[in-house]
This record gives sequence, structure tokens and C-alpha cells, in this order.
Amino acid sequence: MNQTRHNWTKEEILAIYNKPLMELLYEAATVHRQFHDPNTVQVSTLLSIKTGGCPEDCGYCPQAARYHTHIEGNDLMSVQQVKAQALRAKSSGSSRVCMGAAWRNVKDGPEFDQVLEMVRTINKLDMEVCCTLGMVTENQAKRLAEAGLYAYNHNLDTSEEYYKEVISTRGYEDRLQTIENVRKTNVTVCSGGIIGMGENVEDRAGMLVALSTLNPQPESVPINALVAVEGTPMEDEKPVEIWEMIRMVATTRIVMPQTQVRLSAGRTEMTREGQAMCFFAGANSIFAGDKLLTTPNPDVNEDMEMFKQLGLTPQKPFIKISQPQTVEAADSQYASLGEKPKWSRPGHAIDRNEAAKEKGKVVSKS
Ligand code: SAM
Ligand code: DTB
Ligand code: SF4
Repeated sequence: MNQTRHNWTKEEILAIYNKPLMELLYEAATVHRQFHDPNTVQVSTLLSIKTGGCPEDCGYCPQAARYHTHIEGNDLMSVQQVKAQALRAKSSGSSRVCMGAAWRNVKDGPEFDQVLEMVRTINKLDMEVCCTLGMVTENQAKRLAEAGLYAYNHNLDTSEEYYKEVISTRGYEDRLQTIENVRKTNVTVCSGGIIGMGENVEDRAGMLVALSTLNPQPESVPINALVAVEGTPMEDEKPVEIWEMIRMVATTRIVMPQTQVRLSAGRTEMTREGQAMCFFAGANSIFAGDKLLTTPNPDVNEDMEMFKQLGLTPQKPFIKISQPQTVEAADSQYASLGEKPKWSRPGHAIDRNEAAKEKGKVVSKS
């Protein structure tokens, strides 16, 4: 039986990533079968509860206010809207709803209280609830846990070295600190990254070192292929080849055998055969619904047809960890601390981020 290791080195991970493909696939599929039902795939629906206008400079992200993308921004959705969308997701086969907000970090106050109510509402629909709201403090993580949150998504995105080429408004250590804060609760950790941002294979391996040496390892690891959105600093990045995605998924599966590996953004560019190879290589989760946060995703009927073709079935909720209890707001044992946490702001210049910001200014003047 493959034991979960927390001491993977970059060299070992690179050696796995670069194996002849047939060997890599065989090894990954073997590990996959030791820990998971290979015919079951978790289906999660993304809901952008607060879109656009984000103060961060993440070079891949269409929601960063400073870049000149064509997305429609929105204020925080209402609890009723979220409930209606969650019910739709449930009826189309999703066991999890992941709510995303274009925030740098969570701030105590009425908007966070509203998100806590969304968490309570979805948990009561017997679905797994995930949130991705930016950095959180320990107290905020505890309040989310108390409301019934099942998972918190906070991606490391890439290696610590390459992170500096992607984002200047926060540091890698802030990401790790948030994951640590979530770990102080019973909320499961979802953390992964993006390939196709101009990073090299060492950076991909570096990210997998950072994730796999966490103890415990994240319960879920999303692997995104960059969606190169016009107006972002990465608009001209060339699409990720399916072989890179397959290698990344397989390597993730081998170094994090118990983790749910999610084939995340980028599926609209993948054939069914390509996706099937990713499932064979150990991916056992997808985002469903025709939209990710702001960009397109395959239609749910298409996905269900693909599942039928491949003999896959959607995973039921709360398979590994039981459903959390929901504590009502009035019974909460945690007060809002109104914290002003000192998350870092390195502020170094990233040429392509600066260029994307400037480019828009020139266009809007003419
Ligand atoms: N604002 C929060 C944060 O950054 O942690 C949560 C939302 S953010 C959009 C969630 C994740 O989406 C990012 O960490 C990144 O991995 C992924 N993402 C954003 N834009 C993407 C793109 N264009 N292609 C692929 N993944 C993307
Ligand atoms: C994750 O790793 N990928 C999702 C989810 N976690 C939040 C987001 C993908 C976003 C793709 C770009 C967009 O639609 O805006
Ligand atoms: Fe903001 Fe998150 Fe997008 Fe970065 S990834 S710009 S923090 S929404």
C-alpha cells in the first residue's frame, strides 16, 4: 500500500513528471485505485457571489480591477439568489457549491455576515459548501467552520519563486498562513494552482512540493489550465497542451494519493479523450456548469453525456468527512473581532502586469 509521504523533493517530483507517459499513467492509475473508486467523480458548481473590481494584481485574473477586461462586475449576491442557484446545482447532480468572491481578504462586517448566512443555507440543503474569499484570519476561519463550511479554497497557484512574477500585492507566505488558519478548524483545505502562465516545469514541481509537504495534505487540489483572458497580462500565453495537463494531474495523484484532484479551469479547450486520460491519470473532480467564475465551462448536459460514455458517476456528498453542524448566527460563540490583519504587500514591479495596466489607459484615452 502506497503510504502518504510529506517529504517529497523537487527532484523526485520532476523525475515522476518526466517519466515516459505510459509508465506515468500506469503508476498514477494504480495509486488512484488504491485510494479511490476510479468510476466516481465529484461534481462541484462554482458561484461567483461577488464579481470583479478586485484590488489585487494577479496576472492571470480577469477580475483584477486594474486590468481592462470586459467582465460584468457585481455586488455581493443575496442569500436568496445563492439558495436558488444552489438548488439548481443540486438538481443537476452537483454535491458541492463553491462560492467565490473577488476579494483580497475577508473583512469582518455585514458582507461577511451575509456570506456566513449563505454557508448555513447551503449546508442545510445537504450539499458540501466551499468558499474562496481570499485571505482569512483564524477567527474568520472559525466563524466559517461554525456556520457549516466544508472546504476552503485558497490556491498557491505556482512555485514560491514564480509567484513573484505573477502577483505583487501579496506574498506566498500569506497564502500559507491562510491555509494554516483554516487547518485550525475542521474545514477541509482545497489548494492547487494554474499551469500555462509562462512557468517552467521546475515551478510546477515546486508548487507540488509546497502542497504535498503540508501535513495533512490538502483534501482537494484543483489543477487549472490558464484561461488567457483578453486585457490581462497573460492574454498572449499559449494554450496548455493536453499532455502537460495529463502529466500534472498524474504527478499530483502520485504525490498526494488521498487527495481529490480536480480537473478545473480549461476544460472547454479539451477533447473528451483528453479529459478521459486525465480521469485515468487520477483526476476525480470537476467544476460543472456553463460558467466558472467569469469564463465559460462545458455545459452540464455535455458533462453528463461524457460521464455516461465513460461510465462515471457523480460522487455523493460527505463521503470522506461527515456533514458539519450549522450553528445559527444568534448562537455563535465567536464575536466579530473587527481585525485589521497585516497581510503583506511586497509591491515589486512586474513588467507584464504594469504593461497590461498601462495598455488599457492608452486605449481608453483614444
Ligand atoms: N479572490 C480569491 C483568491 O484569489 O484567493 C478567490 C477567487 S480567485 C478567482 C480563485 C482562483 O481562481 C485563483 O486562485 C486562481 O487559481 C483561479 N483563477 C483565476 N483566474 C484564472 C484564470 N484566468 N485561469 C485559471 N485559473 C484562474
Ligand atoms: C480554482 O482552482 N479554480 C476555480 C475555483 N478554484 C475558484 C476558479 C477558476 C476561474 C477561472 C477564471 C474565471 O472564470 O474567472
Ligand atoms: Fe482578486 Fe482572487 Fe482575482 Fe487575485 S485571483 S485578482 S485576489 S479575484
